[in-house]
Amino acid sequence: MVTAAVSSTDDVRARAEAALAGCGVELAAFKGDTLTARTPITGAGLFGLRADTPADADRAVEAAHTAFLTWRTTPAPVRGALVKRLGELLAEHREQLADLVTVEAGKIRSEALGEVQEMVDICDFAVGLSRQLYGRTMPSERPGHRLMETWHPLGVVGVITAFNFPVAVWAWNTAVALVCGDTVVWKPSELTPLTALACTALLDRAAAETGAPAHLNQVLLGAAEAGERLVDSPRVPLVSATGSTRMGRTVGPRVAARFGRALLELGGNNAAVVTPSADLDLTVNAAVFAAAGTAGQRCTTLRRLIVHEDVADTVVERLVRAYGRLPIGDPFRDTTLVGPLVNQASHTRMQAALDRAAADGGTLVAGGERQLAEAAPDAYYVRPAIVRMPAQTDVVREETFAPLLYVLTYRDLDEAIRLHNDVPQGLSSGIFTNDQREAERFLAADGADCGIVNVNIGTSGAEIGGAFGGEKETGGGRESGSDAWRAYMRRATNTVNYSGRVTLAQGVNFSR
Ligand code: UN1
Repeated sequence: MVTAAVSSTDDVRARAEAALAGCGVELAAFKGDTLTARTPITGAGLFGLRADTPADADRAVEAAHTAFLTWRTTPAPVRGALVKRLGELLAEHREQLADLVTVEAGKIRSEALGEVQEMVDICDFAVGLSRQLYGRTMPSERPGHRLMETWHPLGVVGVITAFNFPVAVWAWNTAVALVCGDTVVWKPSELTPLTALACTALLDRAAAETGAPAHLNQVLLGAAEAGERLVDSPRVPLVSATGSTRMGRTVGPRVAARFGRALLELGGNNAAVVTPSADLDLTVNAAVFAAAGTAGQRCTTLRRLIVHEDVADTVVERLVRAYGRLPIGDPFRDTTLVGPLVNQASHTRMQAALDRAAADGGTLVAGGERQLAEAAPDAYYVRPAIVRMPAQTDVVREETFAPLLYVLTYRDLDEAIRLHNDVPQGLSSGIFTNDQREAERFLAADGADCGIVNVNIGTSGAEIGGAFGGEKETGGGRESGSDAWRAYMRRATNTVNYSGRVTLAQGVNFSR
């Protein structure tokens, strides 16, 4: 199913203009000719913008550092008041923000609204957190001594985000960083500058209304050069970067070389195991969203389905049927479920992966073809693909950021878990089963090796309350909920002596 036409570039531009104005962005101030804001809906350029230079990046870091010097001593619950206001403003402007997410990332309406909701949710979480930045107290081994730890603000946090979650990932980092007493310099993907301007305008407004210092959040538009200053600046103690493993390989060592901290959320190659006891209706429903939703462009997208051989044919047949009914097209249309790929390069990579999979003996059982090429020749709509693979070859072990699901079969659960873990990435995973022993085996220490391990749920669509991130080449970082906030603060261990005497630890005697 393909929805007939695609919005015109003029319509998309008009929607973007209205949304930006509604969020308080004065677009004229950002106009220029060194960066083009585009839309994957038609593939056309919308506005010429001015890219920030490395010198702009240095100025932004300095301004954010100056703001930090005031912000770090502002009481945390007062910092929470800023984030509370930000959450209100994001909720008030949810339609406009969702429009911008659809314009720039090509997300369907419901997912774009969901992404904005994710920002509102993390603001709520961070407001609560602003009264819960707990340190521990421990019993001291010395009489008349108190041992405790306190958490202090860290400094300027460099936030580097990807096109596919252009606002939620910024909010995970920024809402938490702000209540922790940090300030932020944000380098959004060069594919999504408009959403970044809208979020920044709303945060600036929240800061002005709540009396927070100016320049708490700075945004750097453009290509990698400006972002690289964040990676190298000693004024930026934490760099939180979301993107490809290739990007992480550069950022991680460079930040480490200056003893900074890097919080990395890189590639995933997420798999789900389907056992013979699985509820197949539930499995197919969940797998279709996880694999084809967001046109396969989530870090958490389901890329491998490892199905028991007894149910493999049935599962594949049902998936193929469900894929055949997926409406593909303009993400602004209410009925569309699969929007465009972000750009031509993404389409080229998907086609190359399909070719390699075929050369490895894979059988394409659904999709793969380009759609709507006549209505939108510069846009890249594709039918989500399913390929049955005889083995987990190199192409399957790589992340292809597109709607391409590989199906592998297994005989016993140990083999399934081996296949599951035999990839370099370790973000998200799931098992579909009604057998508690199988579920527990998957969740156990020698089960799935990912940062996110689900039962009877697809790999994508995590809630903000948990810590988000993964192992191995995914980078090891954790963002969002639970105790991820600790990465945004520095810990001090304090020992206080109220005894009036010197007593040395470990029983050391140094008396003269
Ligand atoms: C990402 O793709 O970078 O779990 C983030 C999910 C979303 C976040 C994805 N809540 O799919």
